[in-house]
Amino acid sequence: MSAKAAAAKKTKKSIPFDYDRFLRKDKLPHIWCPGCGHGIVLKALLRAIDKTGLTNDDICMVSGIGCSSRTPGYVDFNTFHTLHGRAPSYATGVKLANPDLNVIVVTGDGDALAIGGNHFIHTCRRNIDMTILVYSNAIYGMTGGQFSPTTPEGSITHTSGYGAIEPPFDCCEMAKASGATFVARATSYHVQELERTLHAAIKHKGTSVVEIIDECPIYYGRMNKYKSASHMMEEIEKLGTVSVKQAENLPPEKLEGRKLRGILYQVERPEYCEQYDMLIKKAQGK
Ligand SMILES: Cc1ncc(C[n+]2csc(CCOP(=O)(O)OP(=O)(O)O)c2C)c(N)n1
Ligand code: SF4
Repeated sequence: MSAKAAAAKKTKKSIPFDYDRFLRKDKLPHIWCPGCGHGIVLKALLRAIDKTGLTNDDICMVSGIGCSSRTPGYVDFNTFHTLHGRAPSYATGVKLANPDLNVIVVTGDGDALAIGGNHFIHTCRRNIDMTILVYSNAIYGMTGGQFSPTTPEGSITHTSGYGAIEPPFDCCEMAKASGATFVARATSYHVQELERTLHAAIKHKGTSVVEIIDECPIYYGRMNKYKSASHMMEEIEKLGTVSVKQAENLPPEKLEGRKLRGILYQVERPEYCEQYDMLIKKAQGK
């Protein structure tokens, strides 16, 4: 036990998590608005990464465009801030070029499921080893509050002043149907669960997708009459979701309109880089 840990044990104080070692402090302050869920997700992600034992140099974080996609700018990993919707494809190139890297894609619901929809489904189909984190706040935050593929019907946004009429996507169902081998949902309200889910997703070999329901109080919140960020978290994340475990003991009427949280699907299937290596050997007659 280190002297610091021993001293903490004596005074019964827990040692605060050292976020700084993962951050580019010279890039702070960040751009996120007060109450935005993206910062909570980042902190949980850094704690989850710490538990994997990976070092800063082991990771390559790739993002597209959006408030969520600003994340790689703040972390001291190998990072790529790429084109809107194209992060999974850049990440595929990174992974193929250096399969030893642990690749994490950070994307938003607009980035991953609208402009990047095709890139998302074909990455899942290949089962290339990477973790795709979809920060799902039901809106295009960075561009000022247009509706996105996960905006619930009836929601008021800057492009649906009388209520959204399009049915939303289920990001997790889509990932599973496209071939992802690890699919999970978490929220920025249930932080310990979020941390555990992120850890499991990073450890999984193959394409892992985690939809993280978080909040944009500035656009979605204000326009839909939520009083505060915490009010949104309580209504949307606490009451609007239920864990897979709790769901087992609840009658169907209690599950209606609520999304499941936790690991929803996990299977093993050959991973793309390994298959590609085998193909090269075959072509070389080895
Ligand atoms: C090719 C292209 N089209 C459109 C945009 C404008 N744009 C920037 S961010 C964004 C939406 C991002 O929304 P989301 O992925 O949900 O992330 P959030 O900001 O909510 O975290 C859009 C449409 C762009 N930058 N590039
Ligand atoms: S606009 Fe919304 S998503 Fe973007 S930083 Fe502000 S609260 Fe977060």
